Amino acid sequence: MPSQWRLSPEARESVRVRTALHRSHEKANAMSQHELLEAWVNDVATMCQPEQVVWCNGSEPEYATMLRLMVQAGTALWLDQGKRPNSVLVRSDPGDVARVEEFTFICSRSKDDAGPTNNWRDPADMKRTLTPLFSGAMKGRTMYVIPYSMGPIGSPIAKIGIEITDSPYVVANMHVMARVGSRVLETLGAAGEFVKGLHSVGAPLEANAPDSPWPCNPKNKYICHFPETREIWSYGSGYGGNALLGKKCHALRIASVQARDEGWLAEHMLILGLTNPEGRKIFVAAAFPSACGKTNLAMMNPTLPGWKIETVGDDIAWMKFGADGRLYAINPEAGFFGVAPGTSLKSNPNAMRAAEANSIFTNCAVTPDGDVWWEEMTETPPLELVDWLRRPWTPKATRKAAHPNARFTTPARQCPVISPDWEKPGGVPISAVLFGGRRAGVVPLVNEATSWRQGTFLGSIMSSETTAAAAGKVGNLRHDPFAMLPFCGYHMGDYFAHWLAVGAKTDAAKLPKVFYVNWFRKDDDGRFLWPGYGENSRVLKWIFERVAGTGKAVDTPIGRLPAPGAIDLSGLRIQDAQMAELLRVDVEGWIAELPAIRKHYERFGSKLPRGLRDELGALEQRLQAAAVGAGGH
Ligand code: GTP
Ligand code: SPV
Ligand code: MN
Repeated sequence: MPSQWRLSPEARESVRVRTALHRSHEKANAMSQHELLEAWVNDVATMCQPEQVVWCNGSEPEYATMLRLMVQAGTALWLDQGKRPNSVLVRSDPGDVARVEEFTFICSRSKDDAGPTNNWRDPADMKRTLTPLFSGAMKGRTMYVIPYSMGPIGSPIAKIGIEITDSPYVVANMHVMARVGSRVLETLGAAGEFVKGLHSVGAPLEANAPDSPWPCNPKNKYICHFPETREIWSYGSGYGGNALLGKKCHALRIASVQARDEGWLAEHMLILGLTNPEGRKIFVAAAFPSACGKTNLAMMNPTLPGWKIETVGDDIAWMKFGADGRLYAINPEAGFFGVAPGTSLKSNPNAMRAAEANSIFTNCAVTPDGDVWWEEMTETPPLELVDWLRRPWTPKATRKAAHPNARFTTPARQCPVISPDWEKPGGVPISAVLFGGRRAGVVPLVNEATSWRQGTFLGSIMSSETTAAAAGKVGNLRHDPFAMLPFCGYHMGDYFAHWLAVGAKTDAAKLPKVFYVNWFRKDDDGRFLWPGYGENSRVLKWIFERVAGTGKAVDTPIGRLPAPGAIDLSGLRIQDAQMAELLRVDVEGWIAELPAIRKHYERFGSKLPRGLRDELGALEQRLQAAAVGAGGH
């Protein structure tokens, strides 16, 4: 009998898996002719001392292997194959459930380059802190090398990164969220540029010691960016944006610096196609902070008959000028890492259908028959569940069954309304840019900027209530300019200036129109005034008409608001008073905010562009004039 058969079934599986991985390693390796890449991988392996090194080829068997490894380790469990084919549920450590902004650093050489909104450390100092932590960090683990492309492979806007990680969860998620594997190495060739991403969960395994189902380091978490050398070092967390380095670390923090240097935009924005009943289509990009409605808007089913929405992306947009002087956007990602709670067949049927198979669910609850559940997924919760903390749960429980930042990882191509243009190498032309956040008061349903400069101003003064997407208190109102507060890799004042500079690069008529929206206005009893979700199509219709030049607007001190009757409310039951409140210019409320805006601006010191200071002054004057006018009646 071959000796292999004396192994336990688990060990046999493990050997089979490793052999398959080694084969894929050889295959991928044969194509890597990049000496600098090989040297870096060797250096990292020497430092981290993994048991073995595996180059990921991006194949389906490799993905299947990662899921099997996670199931064997107790990290994941298979969901019912009839209900959720090829899908798993993963429960993380309760101390590792969201991005950690407190431990996120921009390590530029000069502190001034990181600016007042980022944590800064000197790059050499930070490497001195991190090197001992990474030394031996991968003992007993496999070190995976993941070549990935942010953006369709070969797109002139796409960029390549290599993530080194010791987490099979990261490998599996990267398979869905980016284009990974041998094809990327081929494109990289012998001398291509790439972003170096190093990630470890920070939990070395001593010989014969048992592993935990979600290894991480509760004491030390560092999410570090070295913008000048295009490097990321992430230690201690295995969750979401902390660990899937292609997403926030590369596609936003590092890419925003590249975009500044090269004259383009890397933004925390969804991208959608909007087609009117006559078949005319425009593309819209929208920046809302984390857990403020990007995924929902990106794949919404319009309630207005004849209107159609198609998804290009749900979280990140990279925008460059085309030869025609317009801004073109690509979605650098290939999947959705979407907020689960609140997602239902009613609120977001397209996300529900996209996540029917081939998906990774994280920190959701599990039903007795092997499916996932989360708050509001169904009108009545199942009678019994196992919650995300692996405890029995019934509807009587006062605690939530799923973590508020529970997520689904799902291939974008599975979205029923994915745009036929979503992988177009040159991107899609953007006609409108939306900013928005969670604001219970003051900010109206929709407001159009009169110019790119005023639009930049509105983006720069955005504020929103904090959500469970980041560790910390939920519901705190904070300024979150352009929804980029946690994601801008350089000085926010320079970022504002970059936006103004981008606007000066082309004819004003070719720039997208800018709008500020707010789906989250509440009444005195704390209920949402606006029904939101598919009904947001009514606001998108007005935006479409403004772009087309037919929509009616009125000038107000804060910008252009829909003229009376310009928002199509046909078929919607909403009280006139409610609508009036949603579209009211709250002059006193805005005046009351001015000191906070001025304080927010003061943080940027001399880096605050004069154009924005002028916009603030002009807004103040218009508001005062309106207040005096109103007082005179
Ligand atoms: P990230 O992935 O963290 O960047 O979040 P996101 O901006 O994609 O947010 P998402 O679409 O996942 O929505 C987050 C939460 O907001 C969910 O619980 C939604 O149900 C809720 N939400 C989304 N759109 C609306 C809306 O129009 N109105 C209201 N009231 N809630 C909404
Ligand atoms: C966000 O927080 O904006 C997200 C989730 O999209 S994460 O990938 O964890 O950053
Ligand atoms: Mn996001």
